[in-house]
Amino acid sequence: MTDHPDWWKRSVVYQIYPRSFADSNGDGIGDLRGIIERVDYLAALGVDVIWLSPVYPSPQDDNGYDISDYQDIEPVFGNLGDFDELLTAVHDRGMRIVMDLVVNHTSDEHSWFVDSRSGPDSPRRDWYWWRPARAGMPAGAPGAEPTNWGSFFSGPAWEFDPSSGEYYLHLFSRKQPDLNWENPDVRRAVYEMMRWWLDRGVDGFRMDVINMISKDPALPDGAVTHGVLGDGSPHFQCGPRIHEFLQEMHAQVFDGRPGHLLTVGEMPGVTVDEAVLFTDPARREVDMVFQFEHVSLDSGPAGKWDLRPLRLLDLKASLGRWQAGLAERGWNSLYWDNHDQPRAVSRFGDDGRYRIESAKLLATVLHLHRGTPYIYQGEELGMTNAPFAGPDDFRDIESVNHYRTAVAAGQDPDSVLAALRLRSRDNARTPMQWDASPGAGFSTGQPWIAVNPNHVEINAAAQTGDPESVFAHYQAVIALRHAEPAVAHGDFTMLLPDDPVIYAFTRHFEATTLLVLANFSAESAAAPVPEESEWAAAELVLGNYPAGDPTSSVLLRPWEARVYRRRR
Ligand code: TEU
Ligand code: CA
Repeated sequence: MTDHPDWWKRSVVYQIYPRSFADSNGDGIGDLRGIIERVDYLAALGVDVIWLSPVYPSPQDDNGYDISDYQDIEPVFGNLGDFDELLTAVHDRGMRIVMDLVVNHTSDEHSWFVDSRSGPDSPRRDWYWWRPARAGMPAGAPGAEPTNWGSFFSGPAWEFDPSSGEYYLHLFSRKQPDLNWENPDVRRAVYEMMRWWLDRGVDGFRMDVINMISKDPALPDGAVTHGVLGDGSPHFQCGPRIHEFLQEMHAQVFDGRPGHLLTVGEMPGVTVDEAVLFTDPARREVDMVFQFEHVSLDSGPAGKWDLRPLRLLDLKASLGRWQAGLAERGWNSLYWDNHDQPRAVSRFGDDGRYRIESAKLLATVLHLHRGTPYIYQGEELGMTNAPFAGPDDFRDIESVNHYRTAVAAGQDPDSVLAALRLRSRDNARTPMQWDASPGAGFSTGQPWIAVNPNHVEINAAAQTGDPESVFAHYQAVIALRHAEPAVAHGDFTMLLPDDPVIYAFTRHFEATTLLVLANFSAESAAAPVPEESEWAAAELVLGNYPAGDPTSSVLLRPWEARVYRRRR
């Protein structure tokens, strides 16, 4: 561990989704003791930071993103003693832990909301967004919601409360009421809670939908483009006070602490220009943001279930713009997948014949960009999407609600199911594949969501000793970032932007230039980069095929990726 202020530029983050990682007591649900047993696996992989998805007490309506107590541990996951033990085990191995901070909303079972809901005179009434029915409409009637906003999990973003006759806002599930950040008491309570975790020893926060905390208090209706509900996002994404709130949080929580903390804000809809402001170190907001552009390129205007083929040209153009836009000021985070996204190799690679090659290619391309890379559990094994047979196989509230409402609205059940298979968040949430045993080494009991049957072939036990494995390749890209300053600090230059199958770029730092070449196709393809023959004779520092004879031109095999290095 280094305390250099930019340590996270040389770091790789590993995301754990605790529910699906390792179950120590056979109840079918992953837990903290399960993670403790696997800390050496993470150390062997070589990652620097672990981001834990929420482990706080929660009714689990959205698998922990609905928090009912910010300063304790969900009993299903363990207790604070287990947490402290995990923290020590991680720190002892030179790694750090970043907590998930979910403060756009709480659970409806959080005492703050229980108070707030108790009536219009409650001292905490104003901690959430309460509004009367739309003017001229009877409270509780269909369409009488205060605004026309849709929720991310289907249906209106407002829930009617019969006892007061008012509605509360929930951008996500009705069990996730939005906190009112206009109220300074709310902000104070959140900052105090954050300091409590830092004092306990955690090393930073991944901030859930943090660009949604500032809403336009006028709450205007949104445009209706698909269906009957409006898109309120222009009024709650990167709202009027967002920079003020993040600067205040920085001053109240992070200032004066040792410079080893990492902050990353999850920001759906954030633009490059906004991201520069959020991540400019001089502005003291967050270290980096998760943007969503590259995970939206394979969706149409109706949203994530509106499937479109992904074109490599679009992917390169998008990631290339983010590289260029944050080159001078700010910093990128880099990810292919997480607990909300389909599996990387199934979406961006080839999870059939070239699964191993394409999983290694994706690691190479992502980790060689300028920014901090994130690995989602199982990605380092090349885990794939799951073969969900029918609607009953899904567990995620987003998938379950979408299936129900889309079918009720008259959509063809088979097409709804087809979209779920490709896009459901449950693809990421099947249990971590540790070994070939019936519970995949995840659990000795009945897992809360079915294990992917391909765990008999794709699992950690089969890969950890194998130098040709996807796991070994992830070890190599992580080690390269640690050893080669050009990976962390080099300039990024995109090459061949118009080539439909080759992803090529250079990284340049002091006397070193790296060239990254990747063939995103199942056919051999030439990579006609400038100074091609000189590069073919340069040092090959990383590849995903057994090294062949150097040739005068660079011809890449199916899903081949190479990293070359030259020194001046
Ligand atoms: O996700 C926010 C978010 O907008 C998406 O990633 C969301 O899951 C997706 O767009 C739905 O289509 C964060 C968390 O990562 C997610 O797990 C939570 O469900 C959500 O916030 C609410 O806390
Ligand atoms: Ca358990």
